[in-house]
Amino acid sequence: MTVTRRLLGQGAAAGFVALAAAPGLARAAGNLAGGDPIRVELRLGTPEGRHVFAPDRLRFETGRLYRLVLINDSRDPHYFTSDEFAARIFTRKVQVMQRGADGREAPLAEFKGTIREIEVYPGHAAEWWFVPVQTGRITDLRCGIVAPDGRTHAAHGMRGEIVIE
Ligand SMILES: [Cu+2]
Repeated sequence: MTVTRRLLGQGAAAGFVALAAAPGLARAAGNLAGGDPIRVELRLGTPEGRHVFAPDRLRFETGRLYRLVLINDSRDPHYFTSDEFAARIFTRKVQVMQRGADGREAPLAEFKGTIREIEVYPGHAAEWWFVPVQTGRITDLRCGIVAPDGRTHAAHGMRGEIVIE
């Protein structure tokens, strides 16, 4: 992964270009355009009202397309915020999902471009489709919402670690 890191410039867009041009990483470049994503579920908060990410450790590999499903089954809004993570990925899109009367989820809207943080409201979900382009151990995943006691959800334990290999 040192090769990938050396090739990268500032920001995910530069990383995308470097990956696409790097010999031996052709498959990674192909995934940026299409292919089946690897689905990963992350729950923001719990129905019982605990402010946590579940799981609170995530692991991704560079060059693969991921579909990170952020599910909020709690009664509070929650943020997925990580500047370090945002700087190490290429975002393909973020989808807002809506559950229909038949119980099936369908996309309601798509957002493209650089995304830095996502807030998911109670009872809803959002999907972040991305390709990691730079390795690293990321420790700034947090939810900055302030609870009624004046402390942030992060201070209540809503923090997480992401490793990109
Ligand atoms: Cu929160």
